[in-house]
Amino acid sequence: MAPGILEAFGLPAECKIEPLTSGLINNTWKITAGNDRFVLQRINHQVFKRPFDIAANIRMVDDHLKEHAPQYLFVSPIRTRDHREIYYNEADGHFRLFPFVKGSQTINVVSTPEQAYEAAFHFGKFTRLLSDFDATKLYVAIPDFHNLTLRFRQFEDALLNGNANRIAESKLLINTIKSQSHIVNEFDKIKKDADVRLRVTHHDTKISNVLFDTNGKGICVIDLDTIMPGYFISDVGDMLRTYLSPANEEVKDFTEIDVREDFFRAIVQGYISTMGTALSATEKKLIIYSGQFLIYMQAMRFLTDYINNDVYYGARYPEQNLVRAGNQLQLLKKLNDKAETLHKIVLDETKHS
Ligand code: GN1
Ligand code: MG
Repeated sequence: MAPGILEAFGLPAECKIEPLTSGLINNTWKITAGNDRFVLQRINHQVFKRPFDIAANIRMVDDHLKEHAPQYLFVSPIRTRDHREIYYNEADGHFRLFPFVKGSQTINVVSTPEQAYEAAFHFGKFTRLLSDFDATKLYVAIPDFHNLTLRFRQFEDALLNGNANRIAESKLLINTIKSQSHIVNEFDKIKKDADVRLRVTHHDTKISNVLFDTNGKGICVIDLDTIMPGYFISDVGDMLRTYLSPANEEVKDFTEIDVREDFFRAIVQGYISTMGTALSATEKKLIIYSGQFLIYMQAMRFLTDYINNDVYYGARYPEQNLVRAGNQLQLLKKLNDKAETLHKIVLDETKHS
């Protein structure tokens, strides 16, 4: 890391710097300066075209929470010595520094339903605490990020203009995606439905974005770059996508992919415990759909990227994005196969809310 960055935040040059490598998009480091610990992040400027909008979003949310929920732990960035939320230089890019929350840890794999419950509780609580904040005041950090209609168009566009060899190789997966375009039609209806509200949603609810204490209780949510106006299906959907299966999106042996019913119940319970009275009846009926929506979209994004020569996600081996897409379509199949059982769980868990 270039010198000057730590200094800009008032940190000594002799800090210990360790990379934290879980995300695909931003670069993150753990910084230790004596007894103090921090998290430093470089914002991926290709993906987040307007880093200062993100900083403004975090500030707006922070101000609202400080006023209306002062007990809530919200991890906001530490400013530079000249009071900026982001340090920028042309050669190195945009950096932010966060305090490291004492006694907190992150996990990368959901191994118990309790962890799924805790995460769902905290993502729900976050949206709930901001329910009287006008979500449309937020900047749209990534335009059309979870706009499935547009993602489908980008997929179709890749089929017209992408790498012809890769298209031929992806035939089966392409057809699987095309055959389920009713998921896109449903989304088009949701966008017009007044009973599905635009809310402050997180848009990246994977488990490593929740801080846990040493007793396994959730503390708060982190990684607030994709906070935007959105639908709850984005947050619940990405939890279903990333917590239900014991095998994650990188797994090549698709027989390991499964939908764990007890984890499904835990996600619904956790989310409903904080959001149950806020969600409309129409929204509650969309819980299973939210999983279909997000898994389908992610499969499409991986396949689109494969066809476009991995320009977005990159690849550590040539077929990685093709494998990821196939993996996600298998997960979608498992979810669809279990829809009836899951539906009963939803009814059971929402009947008193
Ligand atoms: C990206 O960088 P990371 O892992 O937090 C992506 C998500 C995808 C995820 C798939 C800004 O998230 O939407 O679900 O990869 N974030 C962006 O692993 O594109
Ligand atoms: Mg992220």
